[in-house]
Amino acid sequence: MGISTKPAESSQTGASKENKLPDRSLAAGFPSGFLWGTAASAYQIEGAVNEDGRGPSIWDRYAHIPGKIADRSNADVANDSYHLYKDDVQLMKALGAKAYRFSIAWPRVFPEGTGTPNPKGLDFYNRLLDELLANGIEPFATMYHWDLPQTLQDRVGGWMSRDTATAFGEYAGYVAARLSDRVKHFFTINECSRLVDLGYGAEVDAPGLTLAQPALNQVRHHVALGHGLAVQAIRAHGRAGTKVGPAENIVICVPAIETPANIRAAEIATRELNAGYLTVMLEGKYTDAFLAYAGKDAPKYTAEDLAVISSPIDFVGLNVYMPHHYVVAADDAHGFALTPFPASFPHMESSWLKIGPEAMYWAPRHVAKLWDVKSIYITENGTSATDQPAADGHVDDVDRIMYLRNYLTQLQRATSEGVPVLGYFLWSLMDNFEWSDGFEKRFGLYRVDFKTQRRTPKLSASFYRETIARNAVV
Ligand code: PNW
Repeated sequence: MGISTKPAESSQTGASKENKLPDRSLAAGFPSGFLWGTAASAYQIEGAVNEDGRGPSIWDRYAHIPGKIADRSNADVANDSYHLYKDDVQLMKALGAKAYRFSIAWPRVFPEGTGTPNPKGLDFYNRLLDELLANGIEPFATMYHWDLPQTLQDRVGGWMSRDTATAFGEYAGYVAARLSDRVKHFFTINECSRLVDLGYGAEVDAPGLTLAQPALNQVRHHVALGHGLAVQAIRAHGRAGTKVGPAENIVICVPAIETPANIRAAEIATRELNAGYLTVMLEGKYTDAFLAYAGKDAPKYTAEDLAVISSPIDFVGLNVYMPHHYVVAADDAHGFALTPFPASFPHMESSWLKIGPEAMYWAPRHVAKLWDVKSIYITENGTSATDQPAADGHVDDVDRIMYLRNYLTQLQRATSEGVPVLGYFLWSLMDNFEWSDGFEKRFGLYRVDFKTQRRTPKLSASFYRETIARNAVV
């Protein structure tokens, strides 16, 4: 197999003198020390699902059910990053990226979810960490990016049971004890809301259930509890100074027009529409409106649970793809109204991925303002694109560049106003298994030929390399 790691030449070459770009990095760049990285997750890139004692995960099971994955694929091999991780680290290095957000596959470490650990599984991450650090790339590890050990699903119904939250805490503590000599930042759970809504509510993600509201609310609570137990376990077992926080895709509420009244309405909406996860994590209680709305379907919980869920965190990670609502002020009890998306609202290659760059400004600004959060990472941002290769194999993904340029401009707006965003992880380093969309939707800076495993930089890789080099939007 061949890997080409040199990003395509930037389109600046040959520009006339008049077109020389001014150096904006001092005048309008990101703060110095801003951390630029890329992101990926275990099941989406690793492959090697039966190697070195890994147990099955709910995604292995789900992807093999006929009809669940758009292109009838699965991630048994995916990007084969389990074997090609050294090459993949070179792809990051070629971008000038200084950080990598990856996830640890729970079923590699505990093949049955609990019980006897599998040292060979953890060894893969030891190798990966050593390779990253040898190349000057800081590892940021996510404990759970949806690949639950299948045995936990079979034995206790996965997140339907609080036993899974308990098991998650134990697994997270075990990992933190062994990796925190090199990993200084851990994320607990990737996107609580998506794993619950699409996995247990809408039959889109594994385990593919369609629970009714009371059971669904209980799953929500167990996932939030799992986050809190993991925070505590990582603190208890990690070295001093180990930092931990969530990686949430909050419901992002954007003021339809930036008036003080609409901005306030968008803040109220953000607090209420994230009541089940980020709000309870940061406030230690479910909001009155959340409990009133749930009514008799509200989850069952104790005061102790709320204390666990709201265990102090060191930072908030935000996955930002799109605005979820444009909000206007309202004179009713809620204080906000959500406007419907017109049919003509633009989207990227994935039809759900609406184009609203200002989400990248408002998401961290709301979080900093509402909860006085002092450290924020953008843990994911990126887009699918058609990525049709030209005859010579090049992918000139100017639509991805358009998307990134506009979102990063809004992020720069936020940091220039003092919103404490410390780093940005682009989703994704390379094309990979996009869950129920299989390999049909490509999110990478590098194109992957899944027959040969060849990785080729797209034009957006050059864009990102330039952005990192200047520490400013180009
Ligand atoms: C993320 N939204 O999911 C996941 O963390 C990744 O594993 C995935 O590959 C990537 O985004 C692209 O889909 C999201 O509706 C799905 O805002 C939907 C939303 C956000 C994140």
